[in-house]
Amino acid sequence: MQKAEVTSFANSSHSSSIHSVILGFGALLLALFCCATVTQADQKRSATVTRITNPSFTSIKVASDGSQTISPSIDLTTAFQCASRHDSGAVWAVSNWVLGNELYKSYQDPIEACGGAYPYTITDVHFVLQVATPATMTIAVDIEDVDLDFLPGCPVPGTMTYLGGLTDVVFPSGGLYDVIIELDTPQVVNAPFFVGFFFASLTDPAWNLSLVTDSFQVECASFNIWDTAIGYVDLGDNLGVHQSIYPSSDPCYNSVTNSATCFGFDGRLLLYTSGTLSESTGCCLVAGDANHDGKKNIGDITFMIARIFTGSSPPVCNDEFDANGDNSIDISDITFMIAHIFQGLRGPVCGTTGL
Ligand SMILES: [Ca+2]
Ligand SMILES: [Ca+2]
Repeated sequence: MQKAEVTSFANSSHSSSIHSVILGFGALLLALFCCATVTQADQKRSATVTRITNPSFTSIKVASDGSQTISPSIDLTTAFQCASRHDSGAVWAVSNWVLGNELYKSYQDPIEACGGAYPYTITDVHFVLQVATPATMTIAVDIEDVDLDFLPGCPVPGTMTYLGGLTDVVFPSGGLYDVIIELDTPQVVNAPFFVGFFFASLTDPAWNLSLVTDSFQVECASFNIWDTAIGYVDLGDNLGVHQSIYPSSDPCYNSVTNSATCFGFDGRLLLYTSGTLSESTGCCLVAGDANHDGKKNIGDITFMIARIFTGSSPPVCNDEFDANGDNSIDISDITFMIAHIFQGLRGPVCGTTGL
């Protein structure tokens, strides 16, 4: 990928790599990939990344009956009980990457994102996209369970549990859009899952349809598949950690790292779900909210440090302080919150002692 603009938010010196995961998936989905060729991989190498300054969103909501509503950005905190997003906002636009006839996946853990308790009822899928001109894409959304066995420690998409019907998304003009697709039937889950977004048609280069990411490279969070022979590409794997099965004949193949080096993204896709969680149990309303002010931020880290190291006042709710959810309050909760707040790693969960 080529950078059109690099700021301090991006680590431009990292070595990009991918890991690819061949996974079994339904014949139905397989049939949708009519035209995937290695040519797409060649084209994706010319993708460019540009900084999004002052992002301003318009929402496109496509209801289950196919009707479409355009509105100024929806306040997700009131429109949906849980917007299960793990990203930290729109930072980069990745252009010339989306070609069509391809699928994107994002790991979802609504308990981490929102607190509360299962079951989680998924009502909508969100994908933040940018276009330069009016555009129309035919898409479908899907839900998979999580395969934790293929790569230990790295959740990857598993068995498909829901595939919505094809629908059109009409972008009325150039801009940054929060595309919201209502599921045909709300889906109830009791564990983390993957949400998928399938571009069933081809893009027109004139649209400059761009993906949008934040600036935190997190592995095993965002995947793309455009070629069933390559399998899923981890868009956040810039570290060469995982062995790649990308063909050694490919120009992207790196024989030193045994991985491919052309496809690393600077952050996570803004692809997520919204829906409703069961009400929280016990006192924990906001996981990680150690000082119980209703917000999850650096103030909670300050509170935790004061409590652990100086014996200052105890938390109102132990289960909010217990950010890593292991039912004890100790320094590991501070470490967990620092990783979350400053590095964008996984969000806190509510402890389950009910105290
Ligand atoms: Ca707080
Ligand atoms: Ca803990």
